[in-house]
Amino acid sequence: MTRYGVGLGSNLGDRLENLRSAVSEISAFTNNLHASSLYESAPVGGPEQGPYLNAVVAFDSDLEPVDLLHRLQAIEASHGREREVQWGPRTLDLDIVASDAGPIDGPELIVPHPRAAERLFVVKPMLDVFRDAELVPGGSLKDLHQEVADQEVDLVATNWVKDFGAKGRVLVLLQMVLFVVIGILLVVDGTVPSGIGWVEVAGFFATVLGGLLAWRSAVALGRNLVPMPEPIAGGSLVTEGPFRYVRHPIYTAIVLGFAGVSLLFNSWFAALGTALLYLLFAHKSRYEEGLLRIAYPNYQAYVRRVRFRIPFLT
Ligand code: PH2
Ligand code: MG
Ligand code: MG
Repeated sequence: MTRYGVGLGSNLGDRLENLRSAVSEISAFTNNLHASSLYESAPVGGPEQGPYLNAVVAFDSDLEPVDLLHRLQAIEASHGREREVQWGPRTLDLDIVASDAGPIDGPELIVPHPRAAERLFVVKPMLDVFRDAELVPGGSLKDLHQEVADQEVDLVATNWVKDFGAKGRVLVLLQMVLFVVIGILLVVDGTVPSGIGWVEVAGFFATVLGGLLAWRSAVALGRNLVPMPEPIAGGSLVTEGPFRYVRHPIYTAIVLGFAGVSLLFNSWFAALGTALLYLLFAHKSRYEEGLLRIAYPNYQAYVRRVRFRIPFLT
């Protein structure tokens, strides 16, 4: 039985789905498979192309290295992998990075992978699942990591192999419940303003501002506007309108609007509900960004450009 480390990469098509299905196909003929976290990085070498999602899986197998290579090549082919340009964009790349059975230097296969040690997008996920692998003779993975630690590789997700499950639906349900609860509190606890003081003026402006911001954001989102944190299939990253200045402007808008109405109708209970909604949005937006990073290759660049998430949080 040999323990293998296999690197996975994709920068074409549905990148996450390509890697997920590859993991599931590999796990079908191997034992004790562990998948690393999921990382994103700019392409290294080759022509101009989109960023890669990368990961490593470690597993046990009785297959000879060359037989394993052929199995992996068959999986690449079934994912529409075309070999035209060296280091060109690909739907799926599966490389045998390391094994615990000693080096191989054959015509078809070289193990450890000759360039793995120079690439943080391999070394980092290897550290997750195959810490004692030798990528260079006598060298530890931790020392190699020190040498390449200045390369830019973003952690995208730790749990990415399984479906994201019910979390998104639970968050949306909680959000709807809070909307209704705040509404009820406004009716039960609120009072129609009897005069115009600073509280009413502030409340009025916050409400109008929230409404305007929600409207402008919804227009910018277009068909990408959905309550679920998961991006829609075939959706696109929106960076226009209010999204130029703040990430998740709709969450800001809704909180601002509810805070304004709570002030206007003088309800401390509704204001408390709004504070809870704010905390929920802080959590939901963080979760959502993990999914957006996977779905949209340029999301990380957008985050670097628009650093402001929800006011007062980041
Ligand atoms: N694979 C290549 C070439 N360049 N760059 C990144 N970031 N990730 C890869 O997996 C990758 C690459 C050839 O296999
Ligand atoms: Mg490769
Ligand atoms: Mg390859």
